[in-house]
Amino acid sequence: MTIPSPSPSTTPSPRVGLIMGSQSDWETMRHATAVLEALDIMHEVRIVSAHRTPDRLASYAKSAQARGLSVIIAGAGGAAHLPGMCAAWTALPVLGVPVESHALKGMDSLLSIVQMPGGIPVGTLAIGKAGATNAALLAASILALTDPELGDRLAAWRARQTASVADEPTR
Ligand code: RP5
Repeated sequence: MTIPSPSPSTTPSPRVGLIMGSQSDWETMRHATAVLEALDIMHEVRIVSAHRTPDRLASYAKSAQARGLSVIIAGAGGAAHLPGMCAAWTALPVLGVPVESHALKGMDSLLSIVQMPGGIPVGTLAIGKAGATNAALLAASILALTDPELGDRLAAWRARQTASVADEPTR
């Protein structure tokens, strides 16, 4: 008996691509994956460096939309050209996360990512963990525009966050 393979249209594929310039960025970018997992959003995680693996970046970004991705989150530090170069290769929304650098505490990363010349946008988040967390939440909001069930999960996530805030500080 032959078992039919699932048709490509019914095979779930990642909706968010999470890329980072280096293994050293993982400590920051893992906070994005934690949120994507909490919201049950299929995603993929890759190391893609704009300057060390430029061909990998080009093929990743150019194929992203055809592979079913809807949003790309790109984290990088220092002269952080990864989000901007990624956005140059794809029309998908690219959310940039400035990773905190040793030398300049992430100000270099932030300014590299946020100061895109007009014409190729990168949605830039905060430096570090907050930025990674919010990039995933923003990706969820974008996807929820066409996915009401995800919208419900996102609303529940936010309600839990609200409920977790005490009325008074512990003294
Ligand atoms: C960037 O250089 C990476 O995004 C990383 O934040 C920074 C340092 O990379 P490593 O020297 O730690 O590999 O490309």
